[in-house]
Amino acid sequence: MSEAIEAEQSFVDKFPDEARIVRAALLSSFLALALGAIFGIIQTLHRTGVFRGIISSTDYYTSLTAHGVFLAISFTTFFLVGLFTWAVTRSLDRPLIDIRITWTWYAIMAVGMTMTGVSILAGFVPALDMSADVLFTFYAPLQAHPLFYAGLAVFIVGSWIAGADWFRTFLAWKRDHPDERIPLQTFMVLTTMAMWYIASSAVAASVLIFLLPWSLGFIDQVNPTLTRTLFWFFGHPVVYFWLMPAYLLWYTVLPKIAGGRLFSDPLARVVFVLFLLLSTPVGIHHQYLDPGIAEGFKFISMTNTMFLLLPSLLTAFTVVASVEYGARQRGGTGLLGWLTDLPWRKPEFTGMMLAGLMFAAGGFSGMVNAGMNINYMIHNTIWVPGHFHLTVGTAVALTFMAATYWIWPQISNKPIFSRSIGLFQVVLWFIGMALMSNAMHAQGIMGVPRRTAEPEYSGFDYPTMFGGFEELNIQIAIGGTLLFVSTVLFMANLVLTMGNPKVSGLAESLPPALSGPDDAPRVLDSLRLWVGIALTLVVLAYALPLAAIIQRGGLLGPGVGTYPVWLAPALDALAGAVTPVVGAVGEATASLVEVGR
Ligand code: HEM
Ligand SMILES: [Cu+2]
Repeated sequence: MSEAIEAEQSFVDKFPDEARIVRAALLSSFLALALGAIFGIIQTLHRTGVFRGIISSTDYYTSLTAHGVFLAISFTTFFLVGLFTWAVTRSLDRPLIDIRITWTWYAIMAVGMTMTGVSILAGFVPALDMSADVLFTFYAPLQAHPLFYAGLAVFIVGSWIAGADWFRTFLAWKRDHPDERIPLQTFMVLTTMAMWYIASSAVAASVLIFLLPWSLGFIDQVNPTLTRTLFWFFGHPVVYFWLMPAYLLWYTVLPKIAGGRLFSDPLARVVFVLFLLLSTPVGIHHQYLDPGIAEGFKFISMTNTMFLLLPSLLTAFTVVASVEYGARQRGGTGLLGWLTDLPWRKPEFTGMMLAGLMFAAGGFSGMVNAGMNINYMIHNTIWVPGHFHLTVGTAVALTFMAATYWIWPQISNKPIFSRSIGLFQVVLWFIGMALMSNAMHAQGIMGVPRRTAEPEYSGFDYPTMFGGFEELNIQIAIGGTLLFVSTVLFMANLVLTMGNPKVSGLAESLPPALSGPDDAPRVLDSLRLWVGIALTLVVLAYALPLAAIIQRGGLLGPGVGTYPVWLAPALDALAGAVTPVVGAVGEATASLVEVGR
């Protein structure tokens, strides 16, 4: 594709049908963001005791479920499908195979999320006798109305069809370009989706085989350890499902905004392959405190987790190097002097840079979560939300908002209403989150629990570590309020942008990397190989723990016959077959288990 053509035509000029679906997906995402932010401010003011007049403490879980599901599942995934549709179409420079299929998966996802959302919000209306106060982790023994699980299943199926849509479009491209390297953005989409298929299969199984039949009353109980393990099988890689679209933007769009080029295309590919390989076999690190899982398995999971540092550090290096290159192209000099030659007035640039900075901080607190022994200090305290508001709540959310200032004009031909408000908004998010998240970490070290409407437990004093409990509460409340205001400004700016008249000349092209794909070995593009290795690692990490959990606790909890009955011999056979296959690794694991005991 020639640069000249792209410079004239914006994305929406070239691909009007795809642009429409990208806009629909992003708007669904921002609707979820707005709803989530409303519950965010409600629960912030509630749990800090600043204002408890909006909901009663008994409704706290309804609010928290709405906040978690709308933000961590709906906002992130809808943005992802919009961004990936843009990225695949743009980087392959061809329309999707059949736009009716594209609208179909979008509609399926929207219907699924509406079902889930209605079941959660119904919890506020006592007359409806419907509730889904199970939090975004939705594991037993908390039980939701069947509509909640059914909606989630429908939503996930929609995302699978979306992935298939992009894979088919890629295969069609491949037939026309048999010898070309996969364009980088498409490579990123495909590896992310391969990981998503592996990860989401476990949660789909958990919902369809256990949780939905249980909430419908077909079965009396489930094995809570099993459903928790299946959730976290999905629950760790899902954080990469949130992060990889942000990475796509940092690698392919941020260098361009900084006035430079991506430093290394091969390194970016290596990072995405590493995420595909390493993000699933680590989920047990969320279960360090679960009884019923041997310590040895937890130790293996911790070790695998530490390997995940590698792609994160590679990313930090590559992105900073690309931005520095951009600054030097703009005349920047000196060891750090180049930092002043960056386009800090652009909301898309400053937003993404601040998001990356917060991600580094989140990485440090994540190391504490990941260490088996220090995890005991902060497990289930407000430290944990403090951590993930830096990662998904800022590295991802702020990158998405910042990227919108860059991408929206190209998918609509409408200039942003006010770029100054945009700049103010992203900086406000950063300040708000710095306050809220830092105070959450500090309270967590004092032992203040998460997921608690009134954590002050009247009559109980938290030992003072840094600031007092009340002082930290004020910081959380101020930070949360700034975040809410920032979200309102973002939404208002976007709505006003949509009212702007259409103009031309908003097209942006993406320059090629300094070190291009041809510098990378071809094997990097061999998706089959990487998926094969990823699946093997998953089996190695999970076969034995799952077999042990089922053996000890039963498929449906202790004392209950396996259901359906015909599954029992099959499972026994499976457990029998799996053990020899894992062979040597099994031996090693077993000895670790012994050590753990
Ligand atoms: C408007 C800005 C936001 C505010 C004021 C806010 C506030 C909060 C607070 C105070 C909690 C802890 C409640 C508790 O444990 O008792 C929380 C939990 C949570 N937040 Fe946010 N948040 C915001 C934005 C976000 C964003 C952008 C995301 C993700 C994209 C997010 C995802 C979550 C999740 C997943 C939980 C955990 C829910 C649970 O424990 O089940 N939040 N939020
Ligand atoms: Cu994790």
